[in-house]
Amino acid sequence: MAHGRLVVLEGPEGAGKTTQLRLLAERLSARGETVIGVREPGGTILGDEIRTILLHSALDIVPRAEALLFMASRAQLVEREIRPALDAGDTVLLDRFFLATYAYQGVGRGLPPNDLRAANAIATNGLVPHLTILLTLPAEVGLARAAERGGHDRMERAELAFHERVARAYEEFATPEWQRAHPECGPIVLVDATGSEAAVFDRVMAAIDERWPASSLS
Ligand code: Z5A
Repeated sequence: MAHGRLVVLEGPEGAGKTTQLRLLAERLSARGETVIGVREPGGTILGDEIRTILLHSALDIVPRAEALLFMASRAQLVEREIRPALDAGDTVLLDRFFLATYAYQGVGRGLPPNDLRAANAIATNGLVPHLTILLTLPAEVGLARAAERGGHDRMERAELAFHERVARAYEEFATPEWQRAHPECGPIVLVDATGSEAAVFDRVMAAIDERWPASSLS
């Protein structure tokens, strides 16, 4: 059976994950790859329903329920979309995965990381990304970009201190010590997300081509 690649785009709010995912999908498709792009939460009918509850409802959702809802969306996405695509040899580009849970529900909401790790293992059934591109930029730059884009969902409406904890968490995830302690996340490469979209994309492609020399992708 053929095996595709799972590439995750991660980073704090406004880092440009969605923008870079779109550019990457276009470039890899132009190289002849079959590419699917999905996001968390979402990517399936069930996941989209969960996304509406998590981001666009006014429901009272306690942190443990929030974490498990993200996990339910992840389990459905992995089994129904990601695994089949990888088995077919496709490239899957995923907007957020493990790191978001560790940042938002772990550091942000204060849930124990080992509980999240165990829940993640159930949700992913052991799937490890082939590469995570962690977009890094100063928190204020990301928040300014997100503010300019407008719209405030349930997560974005959380208090400033929550977002500051999340931003610091992503800084910690960038360290080799954290990455060594979290092998379930797979290899993580840092990409500077400051500058124009085109400049960031050049860095993203450089990271992809370093991990998979261009000849093996085309
Ligand atoms: N969440 C969680 O809590 N736990 C989990 O396990 C998971 C997720 C998986 C999903 O929100 C929320 O769920 C998220 C984490 C939480 N909550 N928060 N807060 P989402 O899917 O709606 O969006 P997001 O993941 O938070 O992404 P984002 O903040 O919307 O931004 P982004 O995807 O990184 O950036 P973008 O959309 O590509 O760009 C943002 C704006 O900046 C836009 O106007 C762009 O045109 C602009 N942009 C992009 N790149 C540049 C550059 N280079 N220069 C200038 N401007 C730029």
